[in-house]
Amino acid sequence: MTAGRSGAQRIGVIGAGVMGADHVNTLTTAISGAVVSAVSDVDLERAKAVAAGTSDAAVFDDPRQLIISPDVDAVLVASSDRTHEEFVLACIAAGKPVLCEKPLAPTEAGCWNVIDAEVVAGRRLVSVGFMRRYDAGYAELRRIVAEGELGAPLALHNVHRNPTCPPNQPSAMLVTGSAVHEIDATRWLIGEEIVSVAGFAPRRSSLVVGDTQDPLFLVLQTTGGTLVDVEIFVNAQYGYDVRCELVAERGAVTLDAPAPTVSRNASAVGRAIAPDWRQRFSDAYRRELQDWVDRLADGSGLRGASAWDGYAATAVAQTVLAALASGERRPVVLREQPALYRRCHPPQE
Ligand code: ISE
Repeated sequence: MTAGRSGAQRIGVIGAGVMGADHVNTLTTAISGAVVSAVSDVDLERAKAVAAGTSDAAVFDDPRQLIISPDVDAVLVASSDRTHEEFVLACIAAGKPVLCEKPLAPTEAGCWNVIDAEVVAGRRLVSVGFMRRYDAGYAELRRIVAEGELGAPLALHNVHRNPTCPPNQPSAMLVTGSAVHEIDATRWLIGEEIVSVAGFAPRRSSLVVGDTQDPLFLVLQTTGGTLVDVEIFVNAQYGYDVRCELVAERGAVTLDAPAPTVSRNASAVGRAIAPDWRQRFSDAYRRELQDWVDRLADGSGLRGASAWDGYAATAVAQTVLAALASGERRPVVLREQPALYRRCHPPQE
């Protein structure tokens, strides 16, 4: 892999919205061995504003020009979900590693196009931004499962709450944009594929602006029979709250939001709660980016979620939507895993 004269990986960032801007800031201030060399966005002024926070990033209005720029070694895609497939495919065609924010693509067919292209390229270029894999709490849960410390995993209870969502957000996005994290985390924590799903739409919160169905409940089952419930509630008002409890044969472990301080005041004990996912998972994002940059530099092979993981997560999410629409539990049918992924990164990697 080539790198700039300084030896740093030159990263081009596509998308200068909330997540793109956050990644540019993290790459610029907290990651060693990388510089942001280019930024693009549909809104050129927004791209310029974000690039202004870097040492000298070029601004592109056409992401395709950014991808083929000789000053870009690797690409981070943080544009809107429906554009991911196109830009990831262009990166593969240019032979450049790409870290794509989740979802890899909102449709199974879109994810499969990426897999096809990567298989033809014959090497792993694509990583998917399932950053919870880099969160210390999730990593500890995974270790406990993998080492069998508490026996077999029987159940996972998950809570995923955002304070608010945009007015009239499509209800499907609660699954494809939010629950997709629990879907990936389940596969990664338990080390098994999800084989069946069910979805439930309870009473809608009256505080939802528009017609989004919120909350939603999901039930997932893995090949070994672990049952996983997920509450997705994106208008919970009070903050960003992600929790997970593993129930195993000989004990249970709860993952809760880390808080540096506990306050005691007015006859109550309280911990601060993050306003959104950027604060809650800031360490995980930093570790994810540092690991990606380090592995680009030393050529030791990419870790983190692969295109196969991105495909599997979207396939499960789409089956959840079908289950919600039909009111029935549905089997998840995955295509056969290409040898590239069996060799390089099995599901639990
Ligand atoms: C948001 O788009 C994210 O990416 C967050 O990781 C997720 O937790 C949140 O629910 C989504 O709205």
